Amino acid sequence: FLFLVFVFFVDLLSDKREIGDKVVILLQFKMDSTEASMNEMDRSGAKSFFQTAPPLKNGHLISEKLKDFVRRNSEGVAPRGIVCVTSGGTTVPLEQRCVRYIDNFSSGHRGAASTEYFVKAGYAVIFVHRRGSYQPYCRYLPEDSFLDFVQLDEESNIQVPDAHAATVRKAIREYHKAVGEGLLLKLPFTTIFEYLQILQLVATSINCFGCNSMFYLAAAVSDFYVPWESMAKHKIQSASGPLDMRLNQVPKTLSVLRKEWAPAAFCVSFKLETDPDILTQKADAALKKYGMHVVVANLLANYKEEVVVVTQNEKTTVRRNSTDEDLEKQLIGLLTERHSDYINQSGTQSNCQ
Ligand code: 9Z3
Repeated sequence: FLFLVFVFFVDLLSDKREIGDKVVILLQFKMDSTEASMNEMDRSGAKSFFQTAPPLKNGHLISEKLKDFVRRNSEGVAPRGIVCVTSGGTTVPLEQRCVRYIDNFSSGHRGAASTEYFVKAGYAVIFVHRRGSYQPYCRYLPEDSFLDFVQLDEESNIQVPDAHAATVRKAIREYHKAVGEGLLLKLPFTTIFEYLQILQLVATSINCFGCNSMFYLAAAVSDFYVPWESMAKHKIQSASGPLDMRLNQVPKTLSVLRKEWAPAAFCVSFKLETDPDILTQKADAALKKYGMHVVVANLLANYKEEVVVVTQNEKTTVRRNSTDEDLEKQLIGLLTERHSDYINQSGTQSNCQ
């Protein structure tokens, strides 16, 4: 009925209108309503996910830390840009007292490296990371034991061998500078339940920065999960034979983030694929579907060497110059430029108390 009223109204406005115009208008109208109902589905899916998720154990402490961080970075005449970097893979527990879980591919190296370049560019960074994944300023630590970097002298004083001294000195200096200037807040997660609740807390806490805030969503987030109430309480027993398990779809919180949690923020998400033939097409779809400002598309086979930065108007390939250089150096350079353009175009101001 609404369709007919709409077409009739358009007809009244212009009697010269061709049949093609009508079809375009109808299609547009249908697309808008499909998008609206999809957003509604995302919103209600997210609502029931949060209602049934086990509450964060330290939610109150995280909120306090975020409050302090926001206050510290919004003082002064010109508040700095603030970015939430997500990093590492989320797990999906199969049992409430978890012995087994499904994991997502991500070492956290991209997020850790990117955090360093964002801090260098003057951003305050909230680093939401998987426990045990790579950390900014000590990206070499998880693989090479910390003990390889230190030795004892004759008086049992701890020393760093000459071969590593310069690297360790630089890491200590830069890390303490970032923390000392209040530019780095680290928040760990393990499960998909923790990740999405922390992301919501961060988003609503930095919403007051308006267009000066950015989300850089490099974490590998589970697409499927077992809802808490239907999850086995105790360890699943193998004596009962093969395991049949139904996984629910994780709600698409990207559109909720864009529309509700932090509507003025500049949002960058990542698209990881293994098939090169569908990569940019999937990135384009994510850009439209979730209203992202940028989608960084990468292939599992060469994600350390090359990414494609996809926006509404451009597709820019970023390659690392040499094996000694991080690809993230160029990537963050490009993204901070796009963020500045966005700030200049958008009129919203920071409004943190
Ligand atoms: C990425 O694509 C990251 O670039 C990597 C980084 C996970 C490949 P590492 O941490 O790797 O340096 O080892 N992140 C997003 C992955 C993802 O799950 N994206 C979802 C998708 O592609 C959207 S949220 O559908």
